[in-house]
Amino acid sequence: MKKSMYLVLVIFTVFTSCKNKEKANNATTQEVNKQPNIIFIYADDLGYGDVSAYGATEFSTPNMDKLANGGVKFTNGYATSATCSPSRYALLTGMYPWRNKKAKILEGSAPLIIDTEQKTLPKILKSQGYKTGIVGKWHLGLGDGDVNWNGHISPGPNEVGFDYSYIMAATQDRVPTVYIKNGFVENLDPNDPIEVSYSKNFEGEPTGTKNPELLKMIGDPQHSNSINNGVPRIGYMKGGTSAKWIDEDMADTFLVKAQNYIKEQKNNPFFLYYALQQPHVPRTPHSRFVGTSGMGPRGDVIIEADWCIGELLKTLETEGLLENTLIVLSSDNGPVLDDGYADNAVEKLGKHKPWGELRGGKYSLLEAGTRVPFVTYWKGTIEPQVSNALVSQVDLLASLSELVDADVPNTDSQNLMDVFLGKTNNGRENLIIEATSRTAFRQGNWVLIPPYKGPAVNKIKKIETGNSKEFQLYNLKEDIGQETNLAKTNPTKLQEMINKFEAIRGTSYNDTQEPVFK
Ligand code: NG6
Ligand code: CA
Repeated sequence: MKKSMYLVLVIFTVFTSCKNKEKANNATTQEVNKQPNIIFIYADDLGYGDVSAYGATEFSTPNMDKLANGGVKFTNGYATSATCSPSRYALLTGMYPWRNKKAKILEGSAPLIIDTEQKTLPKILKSQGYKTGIVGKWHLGLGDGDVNWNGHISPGPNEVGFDYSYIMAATQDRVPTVYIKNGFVENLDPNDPIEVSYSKNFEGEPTGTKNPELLKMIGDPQHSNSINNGVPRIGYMKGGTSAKWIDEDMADTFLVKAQNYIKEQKNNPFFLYYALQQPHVPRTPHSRFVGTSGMGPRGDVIIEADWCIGELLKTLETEGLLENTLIVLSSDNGPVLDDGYADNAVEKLGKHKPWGELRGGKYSLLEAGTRVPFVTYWKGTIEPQVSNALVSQVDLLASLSELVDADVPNTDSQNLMDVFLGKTNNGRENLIIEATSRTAFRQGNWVLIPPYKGPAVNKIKKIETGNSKEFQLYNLKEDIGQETNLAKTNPTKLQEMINKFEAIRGTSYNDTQEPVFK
């Protein structure tokens, strides 16, 4: 090529890439592609400080970092609750979980807590031509109270908006320990039917308590019922031997299903809810990841989850979908170390701080219970940045409705699509957070925690609960670690916060009983 030609080409390339950049920087909700694929990656119990882009220094999470550093990294992004089922309920319905008394940590045999008539995020997307799929943890209940695990398990994800579902019913530590595909237990032998009970064991079936010789992992008394794959669980299960999962293969199983879904749906817009099981207990990394974090199973499964995210990104890249896909990454609640199994999470933690500089953790009304990693990534459309806007997972329903040009339903969900696209910093003005049936209120940089009965520290989990006989008032701008209670020194602010909180929440929060730590 002649030198002059080469120069022209270089100038042209620089010019067009600047132009593209300009376009990316200026994209508003009106201008962006209205039908991108949407993938929501939801980790289970991943703490604010568990991602290197969010400050973890003792191991690295390169794939989560790629999203966080290449998209909007929210530093004030919240799950609605400090536990799983309520957070997932809000994500899919756009409603605060404290509005629904059933939105609590559910047993594996609990009925579905979403009304099948209710508007949901997948239903809205479906109405705009999307295909909708869920792969991974469900934990929103199945059936109507008396599930026949051997027939069609319904209602469930397919009845609240998902065309495709490949799920575990509840948590990795709860029975039934089987995968359910579109309402049917996978690999079930009809001659070995499944029975599930959360009240009593089935005659002759081993349990963690009675048969420690069968265990490869020790559970506390609540996690010492039926055994699958050498791991004792919560709840009792009989039968279904050929259908039972192998915990160490779960990450690969879900990943392959998620990748296949992407490949199958690539010719039409799709929504994929990829609900990872890590780093919830029991932490069971595949042998490829054992020892990779130097922190025992809890760290190893975070590395495993990060790898899964990397593989998913590779699939999007190979299929040519990365620039046409909005990815949201977050966690359903904050971190916990000892959550029922002896897996050395406490002993091997070293200098790692799963909660980062925040106070509390899973189950807590303090910040680390609900403030979680929260990232939006859309290659070529979202400009990399850090945002301190106040956003909650409950807002995805209204925001994504706006993105795909659907009517924005009247819920607790706020349309913050331009915030999620990194176009503005105007997030929510306030937010109610929830933890084990208690609620607290954030307004601007202030947070109010009303008095609640119960212990200030959960001794087993070693997590501060947020309970106090007194009102607590913190200024997060100056005191992110919630060390100084300003309730007494700033009575004006306290009263203002109480008034605003009660205007939204009502006064019945006072009746909340001592929180139950299950
Ligand atoms: C608790 C379990 C805990 C975990 C949690 C749900 C006991 C003692 N503890 O009840 O191990 O399963 O429920 O976690 O049973 S979540 O992330 O799904 O909310
Ligand atoms: Ca969780």
